[in-house]
Amino acid sequence: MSVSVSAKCLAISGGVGGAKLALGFAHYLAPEQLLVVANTGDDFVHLGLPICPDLDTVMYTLAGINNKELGWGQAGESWHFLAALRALGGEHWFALGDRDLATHIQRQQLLGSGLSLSAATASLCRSLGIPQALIPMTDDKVATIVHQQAGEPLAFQHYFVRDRCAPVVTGFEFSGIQAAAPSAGFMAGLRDPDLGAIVICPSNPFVSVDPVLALPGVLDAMAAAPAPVIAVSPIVGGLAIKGPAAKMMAELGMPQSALAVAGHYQGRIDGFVIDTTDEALAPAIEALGIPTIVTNTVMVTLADRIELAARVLMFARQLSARSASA
Ligand code: FO1
Repeated sequence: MSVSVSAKCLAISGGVGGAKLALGFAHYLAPEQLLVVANTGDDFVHLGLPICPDLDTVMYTLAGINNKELGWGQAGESWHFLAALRALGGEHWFALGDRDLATHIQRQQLLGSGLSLSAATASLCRSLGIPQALIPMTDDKVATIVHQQAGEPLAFQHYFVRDRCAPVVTGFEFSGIQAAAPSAGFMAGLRDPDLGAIVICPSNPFVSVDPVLALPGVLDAMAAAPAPVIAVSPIVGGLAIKGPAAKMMAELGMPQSALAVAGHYQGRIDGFVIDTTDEALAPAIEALGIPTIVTNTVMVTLADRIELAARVLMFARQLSARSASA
């Protein structure tokens, strides 16, 4: 069926790249048309606090209080708590800003009162005045483990922050994933008859997107959904805009290209979006049986974010119309 303009968009997001496109959708769509599902494989308990990096990056971005320099945490941050902690010999490898600390403490209070992560996230979003729905991929415990060439498997934040993504990766494991269920909001979103697009935002395919797709029932629900699944390449010109995706691809023996990302998603997506830099790759991606569009995917300004969101939704309508007439 062709997608009506009031169609809904379910965006799957990791950190920075995903949050940028989520903001584009938030500006382009009415609040009730957007559902953002965030990866929770990066989550961990630190100093006794429940840290949810990808949920917080999207939440702060939608609230307009994200730290654009760091790509995580809050704008205008101060670090008095961290300095005091360091002075006491506390663990300071994972930087907690003073404003950001309030989020972790309030989330701990909400979870401690018996709320699910979905409900706690909804409460925080309400307090921050965010009208869109931001949902964790699951309310259960899933932790991304990084397998490395020289040493024991690493908890994700140890790999990403403490060891600065230096270890050579050999693979990933999502502990707890088999016993985890997609969050109720996630599954309801996938089953929404008004769903017009499922968008895999330009996040790290291995540690930000794969955990979401690996949740039991998610791929089947995506395949059964009325909406096409469209992925935006996080690799442009052989490089990741931000983060270790290209380094991981090299270490996994994959070419660092948008084509290789398309191959990674093959069979799980209906369409692929690549940057104009990679236009020459379009025929090879189409040859994989993946309809592909070429547009600007490098989001520097807010206008870039909105334009990419609009282009992806147009692509979704085209794919829906194509499948309706097929
Ligand atoms: N990333 C860093 O590179 N260094 C940090 O000290 C750091 C602290 C931090 C605190 C809260 C939070 O929500 C995120 C934080 N991040 C930090 C980013 C985080 O590791 C990544 O955003 C994700 O895990 C990967 O997308």
